[in-house]
Amino acid sequence: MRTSNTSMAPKHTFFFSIIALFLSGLQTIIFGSSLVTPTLPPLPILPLPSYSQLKWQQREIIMFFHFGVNTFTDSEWGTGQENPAIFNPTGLNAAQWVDTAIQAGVSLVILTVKHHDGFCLWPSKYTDHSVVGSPWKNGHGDVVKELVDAANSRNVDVGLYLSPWDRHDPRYGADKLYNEYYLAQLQELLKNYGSVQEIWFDGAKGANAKNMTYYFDDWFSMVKELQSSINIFSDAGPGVRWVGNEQGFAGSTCWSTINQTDLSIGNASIVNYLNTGDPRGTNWIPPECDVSIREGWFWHKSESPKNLTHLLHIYYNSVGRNCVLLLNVPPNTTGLISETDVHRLKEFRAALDGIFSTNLAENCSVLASSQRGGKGGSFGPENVVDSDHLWTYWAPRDDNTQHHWIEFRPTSDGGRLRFNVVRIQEAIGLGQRIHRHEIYADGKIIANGTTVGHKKLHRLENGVVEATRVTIKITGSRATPLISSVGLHLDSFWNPHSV
Ligand code: FUL
Repeated sequence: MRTSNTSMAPKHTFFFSIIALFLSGLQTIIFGSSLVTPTLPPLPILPLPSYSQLKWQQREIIMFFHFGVNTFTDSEWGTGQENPAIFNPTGLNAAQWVDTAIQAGVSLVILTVKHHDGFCLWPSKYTDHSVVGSPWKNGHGDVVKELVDAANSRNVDVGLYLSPWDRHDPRYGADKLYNEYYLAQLQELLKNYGSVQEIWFDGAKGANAKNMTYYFDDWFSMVKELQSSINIFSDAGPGVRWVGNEQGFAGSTCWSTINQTDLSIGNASIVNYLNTGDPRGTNWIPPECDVSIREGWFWHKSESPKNLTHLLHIYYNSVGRNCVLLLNVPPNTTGLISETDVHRLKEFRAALDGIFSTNLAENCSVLASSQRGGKGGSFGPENVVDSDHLWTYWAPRDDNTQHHWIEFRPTSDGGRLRFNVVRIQEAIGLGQRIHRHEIYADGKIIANGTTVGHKKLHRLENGVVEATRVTIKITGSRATPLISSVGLHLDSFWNPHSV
């Protein structure tokens, strides 16, 4: 029973007044005599990313390794009839794969532990269609373990691709039996190989494949139970969604938000929706752009890696459009990443470092249309040129109904800015907001766009611009825009006239 003790009230009031007086005194000591309290951060706009999604987004580029019996049969989709004896990568060195990833600036690698042919790269106790039946290490090898060990010792994270479509296993087509088999393998993989940061559920299935209902809800629940920080990839998320094509291109409008109820796995009619996302979406499921460095996903002697120009084009259209780029680099029949691919990746990394390591905006004074809490607080425009690209940001005042703008002027007398790339980043930890923006050089418009998200890169259509004043205007936003970083860069590989 609740009782009220009114007779105690005056005593309590006196006690609380003393505490309040003490606290305000303390505040005066800490923040000066004018009783200034720090400006509070703005409210988020839902939906928000999870901690694991934020971590994934900041990786920007991750790497895929397609490897299996197809590597030895020169094919893309195995039939399921392959003899495990053909799998014999005599020089396999997973450390070389991981070192290649590190040199490319990658911190997460994903291996196809079972592709559509059903051949397992680890000694699964639920099938004999695996490395156990191969001459590699006399049937005692385990590619998953080799990769995990190499990655762990180098501080690189691991992801796994386990194909739902299985052309080998006779249980495929029998709903209950195959789902049991698939779940058994998921448990083997997620219990025995340490921490797994991403799992890939591929929606692909051949036109004449048997009917099969996958128990996705059971699979996803089991995955989350076994690996708390994992991101689940599929056409429909729930952690990461497919971008809708295999060219590595996101939509020029690209929201991390989408309505999960409108998504389903293996549904060709939603590719455009996946490509752009949805500003009214109630789920945060950002897109991942999967593309291969070569034409095929698996290694083929006749193929060679895409040239640097092509890789940069992919980067601008994926990472530069609010996505993570999942770049496939297939190990060859020896069990190594080919030297040509290693070399191309080094060029790619060097090019990205060359373009983005210098930010001309850092040597500018930064002005803005308004600032949350007024000058001197923690939400000033100077935050867009510091090294934190997530949690320090420029926030205009909420009550400012005009267009918001931020402007850069070189600090050196007579200084001119020479650039052909503009980078804008939103503080996505508080939601994705911007849906329209424009960029001006000395008052003349040089680019415009829609969404920004984690990172928007404008490679200027007319090439290099010289200016003494660069202004970014936010002309449409779901809520007060919050900008965490801006860059003005010179890309010496960009020649708009050669495209
Ligand atoms: C597709 C598969 O059919 C390809 O073989 C490849 O694995 C690609 C990443 O996904 O759906």
